Formats: sequence, C-alpha cells, structure tokens
Amino acid sequence: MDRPEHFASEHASLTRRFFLQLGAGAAAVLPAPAVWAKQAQTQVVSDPLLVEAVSELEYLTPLSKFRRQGGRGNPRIDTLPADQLPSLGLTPETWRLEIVPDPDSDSEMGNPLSNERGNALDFPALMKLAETRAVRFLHVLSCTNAPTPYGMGLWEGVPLREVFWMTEPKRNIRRIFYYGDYSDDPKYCFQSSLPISRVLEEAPGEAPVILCYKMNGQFLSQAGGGPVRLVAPGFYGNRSIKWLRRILATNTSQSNDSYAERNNDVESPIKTCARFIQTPKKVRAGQPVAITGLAQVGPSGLSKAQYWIKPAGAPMAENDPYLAKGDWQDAAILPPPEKWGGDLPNGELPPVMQMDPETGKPFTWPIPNTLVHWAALATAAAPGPYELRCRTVDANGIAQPLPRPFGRSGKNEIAVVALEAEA
Ligand SMILES: Nc1nc2c(c(=O)[nH]1)N[C@H]1C(S)=C(S)[C@@H](COP(=O)(O)O)O[C@H]1N2
Ligand SMILES: [Mo]
Repeated sequence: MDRPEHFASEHASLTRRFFLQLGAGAAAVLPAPAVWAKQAQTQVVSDPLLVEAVSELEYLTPLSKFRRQGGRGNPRIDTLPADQLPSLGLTPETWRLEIVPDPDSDSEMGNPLSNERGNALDFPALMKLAETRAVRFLHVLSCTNAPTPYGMGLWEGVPLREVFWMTEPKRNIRRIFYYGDYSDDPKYCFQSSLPISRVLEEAPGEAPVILCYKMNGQFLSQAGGGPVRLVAPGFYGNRSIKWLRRILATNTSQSNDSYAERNNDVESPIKTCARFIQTPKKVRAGQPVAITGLAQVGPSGLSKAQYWIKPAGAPMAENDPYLAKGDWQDAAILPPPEKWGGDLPNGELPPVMQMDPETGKPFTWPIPNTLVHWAALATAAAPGPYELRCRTVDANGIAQPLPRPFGRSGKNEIAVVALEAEA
C-alpha cells in the first residue's frame, strides 16, 4: 500500500490545541453535524498517545509534498527550463486563453476569444476579473488510478462562466473541450471535457469550475499547471487540466477526454474512502498504539472511519468479498483544524466558500470533496503478525469499497498494512 506520508508534517500542529483542551477535561465543542452526513460524529480524543499522533497531521498539503502528474509532452512541460516557457505561452506575460467554437461542430458564438482576432484572454485581464469575481475553495486532488490522494489544496480562481459569457455563446453548445500540455500538438496534448451545464451552474454551496491561478495562496508553480489551470470540482484530477490555453465550445454530446481513451470513467464523482497515514510496524502485545489516517469524502459524505486489527493467520469470513464481516472499530474523526498548514502564513485560512463568513466555521464537516483526518488507538492482543485495515462508511451507511467497488473510476480498495506485535 502506497502511503501518503506527505500528509504528515513535523512542524504543523493543526489540532494540537483542540485536543489538549479535551485532554484537560474541557467539554468538547463539536461542530454541528452536517445535513448531508447526519451521522458524522466528531469524537473526543484525549489520550496523550493520540494527542501526539494528531499533532503531526497537516490539513493542507504544502507545495513541496503535493504529488504531481508529470504531463504528457516531450519534453514534459513541468521540466522545461524557464526560458522555453514564453514561446509556449506559459508565463503570466505570454499566457493567452482562446475560447472558440469547435471547427468540427456547429456551435455558434458572437465573440470568440482568439489569438487570430486579437482578443484572447490574457493574465492581466484574468487578474482584473479576479478583483471582483475570485472564489476560493478547499478541494482534494486525487488521481483516478492512484491509491492515495495527491494533495489537499486551497484553490483560487475566477469561475470559467465569467469568461465564457464574454464569447457571446449563441446555440448548439453542449460541451466544452479543453486542452493542456502542448495544446497545438495532438500527439503531446492532454485534454478533457465537461458538459456546459457544469460550467454555467451548480448546486448552492457547490464549487464552480474555475480558471485557477493560485493554490494555497501562491501563484501556481510550473509543475502545478501555471500560470493557469482549470479546476473542475467534484471530479478526479484528470479533468483539472494544467497549462490551459484553449477551450472549444462543441455540440458534441460525448466526452473525448484523454483519460476516457485510456479506459477510465471520467464522469466518476470522487469516492469516499480511508487511507492510513501513520501506523507503527512493531508494537507491544496488549499495549495500545496510535494510528492515524485520512478519509477522502466524496458527494456520498462520511459517517465513519473504521479500522480492523486482525491476526494475520486468522481465517477470513466466507463469502465476504468486501470484508463487511470484519471486526470494524470506529476511529475518531477530527474536527476542522485551527491551523490549516499548507504553507499558509501562520496556518490561517483565508475566507473560503465552504465556510460561514460570520462564524469562520465550515457549513458542513466534513466538507464534500475534501479530506478529513481520523485517529484511533489499536491494540494487538497477543504476540504475532497482524493485518491492520481501514475503511469508511459513507453518509448513506454504505461501507467502502461499495457502492462502486470497480476500478478505473477512482481507487477505493480497503487499505491494509502489516504490523508485528512483540511480547
Ligand atoms: N496538461 C495536463 N494537465 C493534467 C495532466 C496532464 O498530464 N497534462 N494530468 C491530469 C491528471 S491525470 C491529474 S491526476 C492531475 C494531477 O494534478 P497535479 O499534477 O497538480 O497533482 O492533473 C491533470 N491535469
Ligand atoms: Mo490522474
């Protein structure tokens, strides 16, 4: 199991104060349970072992630990020397975004934004829009086929619709196609698509599709897709195209995503699932040890994070492909942190759309399409080898890896690690 050690950080102490308060016997101030995750309970964690373990967790992933997907070009854009970026339009001075009708379709626009017409969107114009239209939201970045999330980010950008309307769209537009890497070269281009409805509208509280220029308060790095990437909330990372330079409006009704061509389900919403962060390799039999992990929370919400510690030799239940009959124990789901980490100055989170501006508290916890952390004390009863597993139960009461146990639409196998108990 590939473990997201990059989520643990020595310097960050996001929830330490909260837990120390609990340890000192203060009454727990529990966040209001979310409407969409009725059973979600933040449990009291006061054992010193757990206090120590959770003090190492960091909510937002710092840039240096954020995993990146290399890009498809040759040479890869994330590795290009800086002096080659201007000719590709990948510096703030040279970046232009075209939004034009698909030449192979019958989509109509009154005012396409194009290099040819000299009105493509440039970075200063995007920054001008940002002055009044910028939004910020928390969102996990996960790759469809990676066992653990790439990182938890604070994303800032301008809703794409603000720019899309500038093109005076008229008719026959059902989707957008959009391109990254070497956008002009079909061989080295990486592309994705979205229904136009997802761009123009979303449910209250849901984050919009944005032209993103900042992550964790900093302008996007070269590897992070700078100067501008698209961020498509609710989906896996393959829809969040980096080095964005061209968007086509099309009347095609189907996706033509690079990832779809590679046998992935690109329409899949993010799956709810648990992963380990820290587990000991060796423990003392009969003595509790702290384990920590994360839960990725998709639209189905989260009611529980659980673990199961099983002697390696003990038989598995029969006819139980999804391990539903394991001896699952509830872990404590951690509340919103006080310090958010992720290189934010003093760990302070600026206003985000998922928080109540009056109270500074999240409207729901966990927040859909983000991560939460969990912690538990596990005990191996007798000496010997053990298997330690973790899973989530979503807000509909359905345990991981259900309701969608298939691959290629997000990895959500139940995680397992080995540990050895000594006398
Ligand atoms: N231009 C471009 N954008 C891209 C990709 C790519 O190869 N080229 N990979 C996608 C995939 S599959 C993922 S999982 C995310 C990863 O984002 P990150 O590199 O910021 O972590 O970027 C997406 N955007
Ligand atoms: Mo990916």
